[in-house]
Amino acid sequence: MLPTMRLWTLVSSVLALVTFQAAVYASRLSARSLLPEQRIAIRESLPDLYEASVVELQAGLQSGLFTSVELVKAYFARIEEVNLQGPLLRAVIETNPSALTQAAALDAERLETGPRSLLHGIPVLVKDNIATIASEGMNTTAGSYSLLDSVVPADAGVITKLRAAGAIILGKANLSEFAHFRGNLASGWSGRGGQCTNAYFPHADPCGSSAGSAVAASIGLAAVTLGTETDGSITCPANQNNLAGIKPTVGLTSRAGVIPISEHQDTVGPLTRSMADAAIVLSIIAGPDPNDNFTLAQPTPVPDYTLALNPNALAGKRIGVPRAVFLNDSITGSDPYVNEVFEQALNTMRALGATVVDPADLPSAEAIATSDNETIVLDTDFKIQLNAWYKSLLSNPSGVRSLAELIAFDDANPTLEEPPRYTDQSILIASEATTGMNATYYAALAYDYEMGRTNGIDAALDMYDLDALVLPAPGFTTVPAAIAGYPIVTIPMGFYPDNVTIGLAGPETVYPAPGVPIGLSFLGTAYSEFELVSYAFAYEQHTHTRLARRAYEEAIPTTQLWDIIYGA
Ligand SMILES: *[C@@H]1O[C@H](CO)[C@@H](O)[C@H](O)[C@H]1NC(C)=O
Ligand SMILES: *[C@@H]1O[C@H](CO)[C@@H](O)[C@H](O)[C@H]1NC(C)=O
Ligand SMILES: *[C@@H]1O[C@H](CO)[C@@H](O)[C@H](O)[C@H]1NC(C)=O
Ligand SMILES: *[C@@H]1O[C@H](CO)[C@@H](O)[C@H](O)[C@H]1NC(C)=O
Ligand SMILES: *[C@@H]1O[C@H](CO)[C@@H](O)[C@H](O)[C@H]1NC(C)=O
Ligand SMILES: *[C@@H]1O[C@H](CO)[C@@H](O)[C@H](O)[C@H]1NC(C)=O
Ligand SMILES: CC(=O)N[C@H]1CO[C@H](CO)[C@@H](O)[C@@H]1O
Repeated sequence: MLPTMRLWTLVSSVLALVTFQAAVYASRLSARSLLPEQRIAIRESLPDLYEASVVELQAGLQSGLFTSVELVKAYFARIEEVNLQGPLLRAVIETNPSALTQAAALDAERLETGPRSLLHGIPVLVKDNIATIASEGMNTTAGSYSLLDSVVPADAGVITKLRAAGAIILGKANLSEFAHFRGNLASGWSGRGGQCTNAYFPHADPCGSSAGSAVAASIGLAAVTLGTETDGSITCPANQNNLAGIKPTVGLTSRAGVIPISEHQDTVGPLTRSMADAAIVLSIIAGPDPNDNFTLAQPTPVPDYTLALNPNALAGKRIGVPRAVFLNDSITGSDPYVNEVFEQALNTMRALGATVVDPADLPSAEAIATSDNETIVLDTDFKIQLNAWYKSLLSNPSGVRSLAELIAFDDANPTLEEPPRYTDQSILIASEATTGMNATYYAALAYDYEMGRTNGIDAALDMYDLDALVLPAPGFTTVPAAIAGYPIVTIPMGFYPDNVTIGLAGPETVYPAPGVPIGLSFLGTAYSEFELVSYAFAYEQHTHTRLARRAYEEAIPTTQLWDIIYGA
């Protein structure tokens, strides 16, 4: 039994509100035979999929107001509307041809034996570097044609946990190819998926590498989504797409079956419209997995992160601001507006009873800004682990069996993998040039742990007696946590103003741009997700920043459950 009793109570309270409509629905009247007031009542009781929470969706499913089959159909229609037509968001690479069958089985099971968890029958979209068994009908490619039609040995560890909880894998999300480890390419671009763009301004940069997961979550193309982060790949897209994002401690969520960059930094986490949804998803995907030995070191049992959803959590807490380097525009390159909204966020936290300790600098701040040891570790790990990935495949029609062959494949297939302006593969080449774990590598890894942990995040927490650190999500914020393997929790903080100077981000993308969101990140020590979630939730509940601005009109899909249930 999954430990989510408190939210089930919430589901029940939502349920009470919809009992009347459920009774109407249960009789399966056609829209024509409904009285006008019944039509209105039903329409209004159906959650708006742009914003719908897991609790609302679960209540609707439990009451029989709609089914998982209808929910999957609605999300498919929404994807269809905006992915390759209209605003051309290119957030989704593939949808799951088995999703409707799975949804029907989960609907039947719900009637028979009840829901398995809060995610029972809930459609989840996952980044395309997270493996799903090929027999289900979807590829696992990290956006690369070198992996098209490859057959993975098994579902990823997090997928196994999602399926056990009754979740439906709705599809695979576009991403920066190989989680931004191919070369100097625009965020959100992959050979297979093309250029994903932000839903808050036409052609805006979605950030990456979990770009498609974030864009999809931001406008309700799925209930919740998963991304992965090695350095910034969950928290940056969360920040830029008006979302809650959790980058868990390395070792909290399994990386088994995730196309790797580095076992020392990779981690899987949720991208959702609310902190409550993120807490629900993390409670389900966290936990030990024998196929990823890093997860065996985590504290047990896995906390019920929904118990962290306390709106007063910031009261009496000491929150530090590591100002040196991380808030210096001339080093981070951030637009000055980012620091402006951050100062307002600090005031909000003070108003919520937190003691803001400012500055609370990381002793390693300067070293982190100038060090290149992270590159040594990642380049070395990637070659070893990507080679192992190719070798683990049961088959791979492209014939690629190693990083060296991947580089050759890209060069040999320029229309697929090196279209004009997307030709670079300098990171692959640098990684291929490494020669394995030697003394330089081990020194770099030790240096990173020291700069990130003992002389970095932990040092600041100890020196200033802090509960957490806080920073704007853009800039260098992700680096100390990346090299430490420590968590970050990100929540919406603001939006670029309409008069912001539009900059270029990639050949087809702009950043910053009017209305593009800006996030706030909480950082802490290893396995402090429970506390970080509570602070982010408190901030979210008192600001509701996400709701202050919507995506641009054309990027908002119009299909709702009503259209699916009564539209035909
Ligand atoms: C992978 O994608 C291709 C092209 O979209 C599709 O034909 C094929 O069925 C997919 N393969 C798997 C294993 O799902
Ligand atoms: C995981 O196992 C590998 C060898 O299989 C070993 O090198 C590594 O140190 C282990 N890591 C942890 C965190 O236990
Ligand atoms: C910001 O960084 C620049 C460049 O390194 C440095 O010259 C300046 O003194 C820093 N500003 C502050 C307030 O530390
Ligand atoms: C990498 O770490 C070493 C210590 O192992 C340190 O001396 C060196 O300055 C770091 N390299 C860079 C480029 O920062
Ligand atoms: C370790 O390997 C790297 C290339 O991967 C090389 O640049 C470095 O010099 C090597 N260090 C030692 C001590 O051999
Ligand atoms: C942009 O607009 C804001 C008000 O929304 C104003 O305070 C600010 O000065 C303007 N900035 C520029 C560069 O015009
Ligand atoms: C689900 C979906 O729309 N997938 C598309 C993603 O983008 C590629 C490239 O444009 C298309 O081939 C897929 O059909």
